[in-house]
Amino acid sequence: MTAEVTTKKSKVELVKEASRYLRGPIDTELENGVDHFGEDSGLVLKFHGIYQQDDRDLRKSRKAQGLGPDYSFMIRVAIPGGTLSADQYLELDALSDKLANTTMRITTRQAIQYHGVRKGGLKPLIQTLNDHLLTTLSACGDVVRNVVACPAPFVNRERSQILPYAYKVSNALKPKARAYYELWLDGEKAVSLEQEEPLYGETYLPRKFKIAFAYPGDNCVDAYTQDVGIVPVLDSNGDLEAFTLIVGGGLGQSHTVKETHPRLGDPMTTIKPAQLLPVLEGIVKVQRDHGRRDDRKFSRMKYLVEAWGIAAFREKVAEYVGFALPEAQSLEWLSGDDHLGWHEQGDGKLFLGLFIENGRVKDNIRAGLRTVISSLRLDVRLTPQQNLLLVNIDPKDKPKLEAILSEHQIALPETLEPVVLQAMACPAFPTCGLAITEAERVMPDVIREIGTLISELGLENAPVPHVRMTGCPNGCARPYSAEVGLVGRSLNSYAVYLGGSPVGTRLSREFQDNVHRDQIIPVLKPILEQYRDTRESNEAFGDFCERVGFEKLRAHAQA
Ligand code: SRM
Ligand code: SF4
Repeated sequence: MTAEVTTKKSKVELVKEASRYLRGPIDTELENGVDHFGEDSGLVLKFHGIYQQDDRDLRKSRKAQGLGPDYSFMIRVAIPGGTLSADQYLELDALSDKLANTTMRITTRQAIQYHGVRKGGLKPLIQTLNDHLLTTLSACGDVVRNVVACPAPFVNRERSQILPYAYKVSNALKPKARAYYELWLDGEKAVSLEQEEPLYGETYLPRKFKIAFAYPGDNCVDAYTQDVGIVPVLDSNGDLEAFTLIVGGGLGQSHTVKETHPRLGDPMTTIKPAQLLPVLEGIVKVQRDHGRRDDRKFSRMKYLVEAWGIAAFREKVAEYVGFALPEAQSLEWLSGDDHLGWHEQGDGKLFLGLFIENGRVKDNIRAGLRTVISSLRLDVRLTPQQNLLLVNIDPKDKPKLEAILSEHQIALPETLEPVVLQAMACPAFPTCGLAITEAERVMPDVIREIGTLISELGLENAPVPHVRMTGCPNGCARPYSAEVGLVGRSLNSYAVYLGGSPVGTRLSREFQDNVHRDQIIPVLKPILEQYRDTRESNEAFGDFCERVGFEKLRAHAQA
């Protein structure tokens, strides 16, 4: 059904084709004195990590005054594995004042986003990033996006072998054509770069493509929700022996097109480390050549994998790479939590995982992080759960560090409610053009109400449910792999999803549609009561909902 071959092309395909490897029509509109780009440029800009947006809070009042949209740009900086040096972090911080809306946002894929950048600020921003070895290239668009990797900075043989692969994969799968350098960096580096795209071709991929490296047993990267989730296999000495690839995940859906749906990937194969790059390239090429290009709602690789089945997909990849691919070894997961709080790294140093509510770095949080990172020269890791790890802390600096955080009212994770620490929300209003209701701006209240409910029910010692909210069904904060997903349906109204596994191996399902924001607590309360009264020892909330079944949960709630 969804993978039929058709020669019809969506509008985006035609724009990509006409763009001359991502140049046009940006090149003719960049310096035309207008505060925004035309629609076609807007589509091509995404490949450069740039989204044209307008302030949705102001739309009505501006219209009433006869004014057009208040245009600005969201810029996404791709940061493989979320790893930043102190200098890079401090430059990112400074840019948020100089050229953006004074905030930064840590994304669910370990990137940094700026909002509110004006057209004239695009070039200086990208140039400064480039001076600090950072790029926005392919942070968005129909290409391999920022490569995610488990951020835990433990220093040991096992871990040290994995991050270099994330960097290698990120470099190998970046677009190669010169447009980015010509447009934003005045041709810098252009001499050494390709004119065309050896891997992607002139129309790039049918859709975005996401890759994440997990650490064995630790699914903090949500490996099953990726186009390709990569899980290292270590031998008994801790040496890297192989990689298992989970293929065909993706979460986006549209409530109006019922055939669209979230999907978890299938373990496809376990391969030798030296085969990783060729096999990833093979998978990308299969999607390039066989993914649908007529209807973007069905262009993600998950629909191809689903239509063919994982065995046939594996065979096709094997044909592309020219060697056989064995079936995947079995996988075991122990946790899916972030790496918050104090930890010993294993080399005498410490790291501290700080909770950053919905990834938004602003005001006191921004000032405190800047002070601590500049005074102690700490490296940083961004996490796939929108948090931030301060790395390589000398134990003797711990009191000073805690004092700076306290001066800036930055709470240590152990002082926050556990359910708050596990929560995520996407940006939604006022920046996201696809939002149909609030997420980031209401989640702080909603999650604290859930926290209060948990205490009132005496559930403080039960496993903490992961709760995630999005302002539309696209799933940017991964609500469908959470134990409780709150998915925007219409203004102030959410579909409540339940039953996801705490380690990301089972999707949540829609429990109740169209729940008004004020009804979220009344809907959750009877279910949490049942959880309190009938859960098995140490059973997670998502596992409980799945075991009991929605019918029984509903019947009890109505009784
Ligand atoms: Fe997303 C589109 C924000 C992770 C699925 N996402 C968008 C846009 C760019 C809206 C747009 O197209 O105009 C949002 C920008 C809002 C803004 O103002 O900043 C947006 N997505 C985000 C971020 C910032 C959410 C966050 O809370 O951090 C995440 C940026 C990640 C990054 O650094 O690359 C983000 N988006 C995700 C994820 C989660 C993940 O990748 O782990 C998903 C679900 C997984 C998946 O891809 O299936 C996700 N975003 C989408 C979709 C639905 C895709 C689909 O297959 O249908 C869209 C809409 C689209 O592509 O058409 C979308
Ligand atoms: Fe926007 Fe929807 Fe993604 Fe939220 S989930 S950022 S509202 S596209």
